[in-house]
Amino acid sequence: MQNTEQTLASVLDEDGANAELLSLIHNLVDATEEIAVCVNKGALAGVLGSTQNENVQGETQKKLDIIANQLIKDALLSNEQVRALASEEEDDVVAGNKNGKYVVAFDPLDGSSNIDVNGQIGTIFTIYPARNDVATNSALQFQQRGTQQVCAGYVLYGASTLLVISTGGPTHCFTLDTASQQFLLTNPTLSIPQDTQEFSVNMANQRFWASSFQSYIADLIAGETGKRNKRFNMRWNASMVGDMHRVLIRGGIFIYPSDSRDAKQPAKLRLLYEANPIAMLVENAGGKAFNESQRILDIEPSALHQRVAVIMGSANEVEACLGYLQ
Ligand code: AHM
Ligand code: MG
Repeated sequence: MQNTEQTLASVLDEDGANAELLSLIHNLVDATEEIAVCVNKGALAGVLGSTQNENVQGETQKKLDIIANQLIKDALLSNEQVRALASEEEDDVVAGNKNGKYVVAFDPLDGSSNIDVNGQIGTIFTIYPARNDVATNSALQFQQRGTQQVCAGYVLYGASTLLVISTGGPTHCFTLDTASQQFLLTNPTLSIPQDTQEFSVNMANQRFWASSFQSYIADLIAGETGKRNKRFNMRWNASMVGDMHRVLIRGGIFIYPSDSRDAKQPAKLRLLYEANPIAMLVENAGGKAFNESQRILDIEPSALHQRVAVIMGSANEVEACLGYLQ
């Protein structure tokens, strides 16, 4: 373990985060520590299982989705720097303080299908400067390119609870010390290897993919007998946070391509609170993050819960994949 003395505040302070941004990040991270306690207690706290509700995406909400959403919402709305917030579990933008400097979007519990099986789940968040040219509660507050993010991060509730965060500088990893209830720096600079022999994709969707994408995956599966002349292994957690954490630690390519299952919804992952924050963490760790035609962080958003295809991870492998799609 490295630099165990270094707390979140001292590291982000060194990265140049201002006091208002730091206070906001603190409130947000405090909420994730409460979520970690609920996740850890699981059935003992009565937090497993589903509710009768559906969110705006038409997905049945789990009890923990709602608990996590409320904890983060309450924490953010208590901070005067929060002008507005958006969540996977909220249909519309929620207004905060009209003088707040920032807007915050989050996926309170990513990988919800893993909740009841004690699998990896996470919280993803992103912070943008608030816009003064639109109303406090306007969805346009969030129609900013990913390059405008001033902070992106996730908390992974796994064997340990980890916080991976960047405020524009390096992507850092902290581990929750449950004795002191503090996140302590355990990897100051995540660095994604440029090459990999691991891919992450839901193979059950293969028949719905574009033929160019099917060819790419077929060549990975062919290993040393195919065009790539290289053996690959596959991993799929069904939790973007879990899968991307592995990629940030030891490399890999994570892909959720567009597919032909539903014409109205050609992709699955959400741009605002899934793809953009993870793309920022990936780029700041030396990796690449694209949809099928452009850099994710350059996409001009058009809707709050907009979905996007994602191809991210080890730089050379992302390039290899994009080469098949041209
Ligand atoms: P969620 O935010 O509702 O949990 O959905 C997003 C998740 C990602 O974490 C994961 O990569 C993907 O959906 C899993 O999809 P699939 O159900 O195809 O395995
Ligand atoms: Mg999600």
